[in-house]
Parts: sequence; structure tokens; C-alpha cells
Amino acid sequence: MSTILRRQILRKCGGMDIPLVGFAPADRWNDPPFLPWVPEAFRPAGIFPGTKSVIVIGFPVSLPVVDTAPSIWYHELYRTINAELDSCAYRLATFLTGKGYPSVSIPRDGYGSIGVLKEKPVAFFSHRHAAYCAGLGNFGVNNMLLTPEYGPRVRFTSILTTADLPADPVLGEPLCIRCMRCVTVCPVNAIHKGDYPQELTDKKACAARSEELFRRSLSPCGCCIKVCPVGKDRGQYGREDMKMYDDESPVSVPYRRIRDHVRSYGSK
Ligand code: B12
Repeated sequence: MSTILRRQILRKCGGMDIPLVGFAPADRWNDPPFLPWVPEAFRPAGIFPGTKSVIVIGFPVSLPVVDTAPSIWYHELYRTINAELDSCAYRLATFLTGKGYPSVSIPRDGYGSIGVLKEKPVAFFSHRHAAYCAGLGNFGVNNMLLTPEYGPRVRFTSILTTADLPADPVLGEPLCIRCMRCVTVCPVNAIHKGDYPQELTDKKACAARSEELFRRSLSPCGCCIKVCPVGKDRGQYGREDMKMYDDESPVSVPYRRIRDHVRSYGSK
């Protein structure tokens, strides 16, 4: 197991300003922490035989930007983060392969269009599960992986590598406080309150909403990640008072003004 290589990877990630990095042994997928779990074909070694470790990286979605969502501002940021994720993951995989450890990067999403997702709303590899296995966070009612740093306001991607790297522990204590703000705010009632696995999100309704917003250059929706009270980013931006989302409260006034302004430009 290479501690030196792990350190080199972390240094490389630091050089690319990647704030979240986690390491998971590929074996972790063979020992389901909860059910239903990831089927074999979707596991790291099912996709890239010989995988020993999975490196998961994450970039934050800036809170003040997603606070205007759905908006052109968030639409553009989403594209920037996606491009960064794919590029950094590709560079890390190429670096590791060059060092003698064949590796591949996985696209941060992996679907051609929302139309495809409406038929089959699942990708060939799940970064949420990977981030969970790499100790970066745990699942919330909003079906997102919550992290201590950014709550659900973080996007991930993964690198599958044949290098055997020291792992991070899985994050035990649930971060979700079950405030149900995500359930209430969802404009298409796609999030259910039930306990996993009895009830999950209505993926079809969520995908249909995303498709409609895409036509107006306003996708993705983002409502269920903006209203989550979890994450140190709320303190960093001075947005801990959740009354900012309550349209009846005077606290919400300046935020609504910004949101309405941004929404008035650049999209339909
Ligand atoms: C398909 C997809 C969609 C579809 C379908 C939505 C849906 N509800 O799944 C659409 C386009 C609508 C969509 C919307 C969104 N998405 Co999306 N999406 C994906 C994609 C491409 C594949 C997901 C997948 O196939 N997962 C595999 C299946 C088996 O798992 P699952 O559906 O997630 O369900 C499992 C888990 O949720 C878990 N689970 C659920 N609840 C609980 C509770 C407990 C206690 C436990 C233990 C487990 C658990 O078990 C389920 C079954 O195994 C991934 C990228 C990727 N390749 O991973 C991004 C991804 C999941 N999306 C992401 C995001 C951010 C969003 C949005 C917030 C939009 C946005 N960007 O602002 C919304 C949120 C919707 C929601 N609340 O679920 C992020 C999530 C980041 C995070 N922090 O978790 C991802 C990982 C993209 C990325 N690269 O970061 N998405």
C-alpha cells in the first residue's frame, strides 16, 4: 500500500485547488453498508477490472449562486464545475497511469440528454456511492450526499486506479438533521419524507422539471441543495439564518431582490 503515492496525489490535488479528496478501497463495494446496494456491474472492479482504489474529488457549488437557482448564474456555474471536475479527474488518471498504475477517470455525470434519463434515470457509475465509500459524507433526505464542508452543495467525480492506496474511513454520524426543508421546497414534490429504502425521490418528476428548465437555459433546478442547513459554507457566506428562504420574513428581502434581478436577465 503506497502512502507516498497517496501523498503525491494529495499534493497534485492541492495544485489543482481541489478542496475535497477521498480514497476508498474497491473492496468496500463488496461489503454493502446498506441495502439496496450497488449491483456488481456498477462497482469499480466491474467497470475497470483490476481497480484497487477509488479516488473521489469534489468542487463546491457556491452558496450565493445556487441561492438564485434556478437561474442563468447557477446554470453557468454548473457547467464550469463540470468542466473542472472532468479535466482534473482526467489529469489525475493520466498521472497515475504514467506512474505505472493504470487508471481511468469517470465523467462527472455520464448521460447524453435528459430524454435518456427519463427512460432510465441511472448512470453506469454512481459518484454519490463512491463519495460515501471514500468518507466524504453521507446521504440526506434530499437523496444527496451531504458533506460537513458544503452540505449537499458539492459535485463529485471519481478516478478508478489499480494503485493500492491507504483509505479514508466512512463518515458514521448522519449529517442530515431531517428538517424536511428540501421536501417542502421541491417544486414538483419529487422528494419523499420516508426512510430509505421505503421511499426515494421521484426521479421521473425531477428529470421532467430539469428538462423544462434546460429549454429555458435555467437547468439544473438546485432547490433541494440550496435550502439545506448543513455545511460550513453557510457560515463562510454569513447565510446561516434559514429565514432567508421564508418569503414572509423580512430577512428574505435582500436575497429575493438579488434572485429576482438575476432571474430577469439571460434566460427565458
Ligand atoms: C441521473 C442523475 C440525475 C437525474 C435523476 C435524479 C435522481 N433523483 O436520481 C436528474 C437529472 C433529475 C438529477 C437531478 C439532480 N442531480 Co443528479 N445525477 C444523476 C447521475 C448522472 C446518476 C445518478 C445515479 O445513477 N445514481 C445511481 C443510483 C443507483 O443511485 P441513486 O439514484 O443515487 O439512489 C441511491 C442513493 O441515493 C442511496 N440513498 C438514497 N437515499 C438514501 C438514504 C440513506 C439513509 C442511505 C443509506 C442511502 C440512500 O441509495 C439509492 C439506491 O442505491 C449522477 C452522476 C453520477 N454518475 O453519479 C448525478 C448526481 C447524483 N446529481 C447531482 C446533483 C447535485 C443533482 C441535483 C441537485 C441537480 C443540480 N445539479 O443542482 C438534482 C437533485 C435531485 C435529487 N434530489 O435527487 C450530484 C449529487 C452531488 C451530491 N452532493 O450528492 C451528482 C452525483 C452529480 C455529480 N457529479 O456530482 N440527477
